[in-house]
Amino acid sequence: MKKIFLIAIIALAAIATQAQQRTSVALKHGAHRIGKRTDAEMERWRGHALGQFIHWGVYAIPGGEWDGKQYNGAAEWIRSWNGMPNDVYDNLYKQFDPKKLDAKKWAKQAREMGVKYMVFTTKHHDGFCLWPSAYTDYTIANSPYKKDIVGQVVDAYTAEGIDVHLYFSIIDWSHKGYRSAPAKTPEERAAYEEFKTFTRAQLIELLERYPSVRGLWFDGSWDKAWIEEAAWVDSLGYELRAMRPGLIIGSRFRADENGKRHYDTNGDLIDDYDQTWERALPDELGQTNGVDWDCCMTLPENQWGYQRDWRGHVKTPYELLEMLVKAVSLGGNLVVNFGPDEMGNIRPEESHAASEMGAWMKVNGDALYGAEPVAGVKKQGWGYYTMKDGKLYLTVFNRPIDNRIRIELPRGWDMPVSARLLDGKADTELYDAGRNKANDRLWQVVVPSDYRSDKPFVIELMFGGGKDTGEYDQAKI
Ligand code: FHN
Repeated sequence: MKKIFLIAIIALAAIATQAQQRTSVALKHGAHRIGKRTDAEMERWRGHALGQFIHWGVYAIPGGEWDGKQYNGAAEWIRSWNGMPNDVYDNLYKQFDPKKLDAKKWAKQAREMGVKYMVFTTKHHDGFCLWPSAYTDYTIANSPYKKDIVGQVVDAYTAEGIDVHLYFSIIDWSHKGYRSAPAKTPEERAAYEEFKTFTRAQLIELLERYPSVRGLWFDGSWDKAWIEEAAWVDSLGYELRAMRPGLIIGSRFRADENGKRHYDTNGDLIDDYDQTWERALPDELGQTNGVDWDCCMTLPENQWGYQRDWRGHVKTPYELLEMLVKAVSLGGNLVVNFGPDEMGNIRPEESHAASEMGAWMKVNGDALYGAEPVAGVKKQGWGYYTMKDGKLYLTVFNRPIDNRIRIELPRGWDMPVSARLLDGKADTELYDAGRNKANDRLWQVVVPSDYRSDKPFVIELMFGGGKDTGEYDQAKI
């Protein structure tokens, strides 16, 4: 049994070395390690499979509309639109009073959905803080609602056994020292220094206030002004990690000294996991560089904060499930975004996705939680492979018309001995279909023709049949 894992690990290592053409320039602020983190915190994160993102802030009040007009961008960016005056937006907090907020209800729904970690927007690009920060007046404490929202969310999700990561935007339109281009004058420089001091203080404040938080999810770090601060940002990262051993930070926090983001000048991942997969998934393991990654995904096209009127296609739970299974089969996690309305209600479309996904995960979650990608086995048209504890999982999205799920296992793999459906609704037959020309062993799992499923279904394949050593005599060509 160990053998099949060994083969998979060797294949994964080959992927890691093949995708990034590494150089080895000496860097002061590049990656802090080569290869994945191996500690328990990161192992835990890696096994989460499914996460929830929540974008919430005063932008939920306009909900993507102002003065009878609809803003075409993402609802949380409405302040940047000339259809809504800045001073109107900047006073919205005076009416932010989400009386319906029930963080325990959100957290319970997330647990039932099968979510293992959540990312919550403490402040988005507008700078409005959902916690009572001591470093600005632009916070929830000065809204009619007054109460600490970050604290309620952290407590409620932690109580449900869901890990909390805090989203924090480096862009802060509310701070007078914030700028996107590097400072040119001494005054601009002094103001930016104040902004840096403020940013550091807020991050320390968040970690001090919320001790159960396991990660920081940075955003808005693409400004040249921030990129040029590589040395300072790197030292801030060390400081934050020293405060919270095991803290998880993705690749959107800092650049190296040459301005390279996500992957440093040598091609090595900066920080703990790749955050470049936004609203897009890799198609094959080779594109993942063999690193940890997650993909954050919206239900409608590109709306994170609440948009009153969703236009265009909204992903079905089935589509989200396929993205989730695909992500795990390629070594990543999927983080599904929710954008509650101004009162704190989760919208019906999101609740529907949560309950459909949750029902499926309850039956089939074994194929995903803690599962690993399967390298070296050719993907088949029926769906996706994952692997855990010596078992191979086949999640079938496209059921073959003859009900035969075909598998090609390379030589050297153990031989499977049985197969079962995780939903237990029918028996399957494991059929030895010989070898192909390359001497891969062919297997078929036959699903009864009267087995009905309107959802993707999972087959669990058990091994123990010994190593497949047989050779097929090739005809000469
Ligand atoms: O500009 C933001 C956007 O509003 C949203 O928060 C997403 C989530 O990953 N991040 C930025 C765009 O990458």
